[in-house]
Amino acid sequence: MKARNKPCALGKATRAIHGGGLDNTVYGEVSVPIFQSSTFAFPNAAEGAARFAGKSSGYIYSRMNNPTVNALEENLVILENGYSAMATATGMAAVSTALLALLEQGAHVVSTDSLYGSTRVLIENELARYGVRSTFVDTSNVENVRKAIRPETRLVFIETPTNPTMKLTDLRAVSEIARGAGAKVVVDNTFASPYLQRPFEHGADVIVHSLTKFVNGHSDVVGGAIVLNGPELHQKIRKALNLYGGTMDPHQAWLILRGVRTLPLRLEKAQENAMKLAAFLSGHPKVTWVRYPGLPDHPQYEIAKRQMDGFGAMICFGVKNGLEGGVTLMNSVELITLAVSLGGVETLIEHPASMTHASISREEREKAGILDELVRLAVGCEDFEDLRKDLDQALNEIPQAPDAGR
Ligand code: LCS
Repeated sequence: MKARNKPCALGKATRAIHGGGLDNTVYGEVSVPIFQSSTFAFPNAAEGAARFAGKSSGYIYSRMNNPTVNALEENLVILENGYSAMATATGMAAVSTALLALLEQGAHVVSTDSLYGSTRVLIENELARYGVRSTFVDTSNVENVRKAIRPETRLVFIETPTNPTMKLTDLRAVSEIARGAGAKVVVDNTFASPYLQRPFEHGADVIVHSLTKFVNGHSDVVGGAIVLNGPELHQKIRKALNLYGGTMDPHQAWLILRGVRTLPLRLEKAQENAMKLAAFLSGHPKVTWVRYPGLPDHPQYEIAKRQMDGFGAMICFGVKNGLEGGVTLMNSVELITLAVSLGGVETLIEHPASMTHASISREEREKAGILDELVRLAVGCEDFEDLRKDLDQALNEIPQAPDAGR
């Protein structure tokens, strides 16, 4: 199924399963082949020149385009209801390519304060070396975005839900503010995946993904994507990706295309587990607080219901005895794996302050709500009872007192 033929008439699961294919199969194969070729022969010199001039659409060289990578890109266009997609080597390649393509010296970025650590460091420190200024605010209150916008603001970067604090931002409200100021809105849709949230429907201009997570779903490959809602920015970003070179390899694309076919099944199961685990953790004596968008006490519960098709499979929570309690918990789990990353079929646990978000200063971390006591759980597809029992026995290893974690 090609994006341009059947935009979005079918259901989300059908789109995940059928989206993205070849114009013509070779032998009627059902799985898209891996076109493991770095370069593609031109039938004659005139055709080679026409392809380079953009007058003919044939393949040239795999840094620029490849049929297997293209099949995945088509799938993402269909899932996000977008115009075009570019698969990248990693999620960070998607983030850095999009930002470098859209910003110039003297430009200003407004960004969510609690977001994936490397994205924050990229915007705050790396882009600053090229004269790009940035302001990080709690975008769950859109008035903070309005106040942070300056005449030179070119871009508003939103992560929702945020990694790891699980804050949500009202994409429609932020997009209206940005549009009024002439700025583009870039949304990192990794935590929700297009199965649960489609930012273009709420006014975003660009979506970035770490496909390493839910879209691939098996903790066996890294990858990313930039998805666009219209032709306006396509040439600019495609050119940047060709020049910086962070493109995806065909074997990577094939694995991710295989993974995305089961995204609906995996996410339905994982979020069912997450909902039950969030309720279990909320009632546990060793847990001080729980943030999950599906709990009615989540500060943006109403936004979650409006903006997302489900509450996802990420939870963060605080434990008694602060960091020490969290360390005990992480060292005591048996079935659950102590590892960074998320979105795979297996449940993972990690400590953001000392792991994924350690590169951010303690002061900035605390301002953004990334407290020492915060534990992040990426819920997988195992049997709920096994996950509950494992968390329960590990939490019970945390000593009763003192209540230092609050
Ligand atoms: N965006 C978000 C929201 C992420 O969580 C990550 C990675 C990235 C972008 C970057 O993607 P990558 O280059 O790794 O494919 N998040 C990670 C995490 O929380 N633990 O390990 C990686």
